[in-house]
Amino acid sequence: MNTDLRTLEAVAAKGRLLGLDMVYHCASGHLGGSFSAMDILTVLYFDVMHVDPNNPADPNRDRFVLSKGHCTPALYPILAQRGYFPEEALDLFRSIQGHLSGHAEMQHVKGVDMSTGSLGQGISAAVGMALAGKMDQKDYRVYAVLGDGEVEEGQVWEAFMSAAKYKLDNLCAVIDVNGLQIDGKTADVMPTEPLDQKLQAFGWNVIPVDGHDMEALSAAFAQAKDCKGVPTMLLAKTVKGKGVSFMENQAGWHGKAPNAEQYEQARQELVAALAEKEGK
Ligand SMILES: Cc1ncc(C[n+]2csc(CCOP(=O)(O)OP(=O)(O)O)c2C)c(N)n1
Ligand SMILES: [Mg+2]
Repeated sequence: MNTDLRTLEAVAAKGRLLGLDMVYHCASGHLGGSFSAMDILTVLYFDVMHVDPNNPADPNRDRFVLSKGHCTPALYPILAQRGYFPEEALDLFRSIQGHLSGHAEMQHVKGVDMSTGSLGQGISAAVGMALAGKMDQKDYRVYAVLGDGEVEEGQVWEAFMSAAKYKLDNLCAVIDVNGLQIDGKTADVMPTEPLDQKLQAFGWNVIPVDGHDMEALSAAFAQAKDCKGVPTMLLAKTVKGKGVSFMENQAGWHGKAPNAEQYEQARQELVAALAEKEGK
């Protein structure tokens, strides 16, 4: 691990608080999947990826694609904390006055490598970036985060096949396995398991990991980097809505803004978590 665990935990805790404020203030957005992915994005941006916020278009940078593009209340707070833009910009999330649209957008937001939101397309773009890296003989790595509901979309399996065919060992994807999608359990809407066996059959190196254990995530990303000749998939077991008691494991919190009372309760819980991580 390059960054100490406490620092990472504080970044993720603050990320959840910033995400909550963003969604509450514009009364719209996706907290459930953002909170399940917050620890994964924290480890990527603060421990794993070689990126420079002062040179966001560096051709040699590692790339990141948020294939589950609705989870900007995770991505934008992480980009802001990493230094791509000021935290105050988050106040204009989903506002016509600002640039931070509800789904990830690469034209105006520094640090976003691909516009996403239409599920299934992000991983395909990530495969293209990794293939381009191979063709250009570049050393950069490409990371992508998908949802477990997203993998119900057929296009992702075409992307998975292509990644194996082209031996894209510079690609490491993560499926945020929170068990829920927009309106229920993935197991009920369209069962996807066993994901490990399916991905292995598609030619991928598969690493199961606890998506909230940042040391384990860091080790899994390092293992992925060492794996040659095939792409790697982290199957990250997570809790949708992680960090807010009444949002955890509730499909109803997929894409709903809290009311004033719910906001206060969520805020109290997240402020307490942040204070604990910051040692206050
Ligand atoms: C192609 C496409 N179909 C449908 C949607 C609507 N949609 C947005 S989020 C979502 C559920 C995604 O579930 P999952 O990938 O598990 O995300 P998470 O649980 O991490 O929020 C759906 C169906 C979409 N954005 N794109
Ligand atoms: Mg899900």
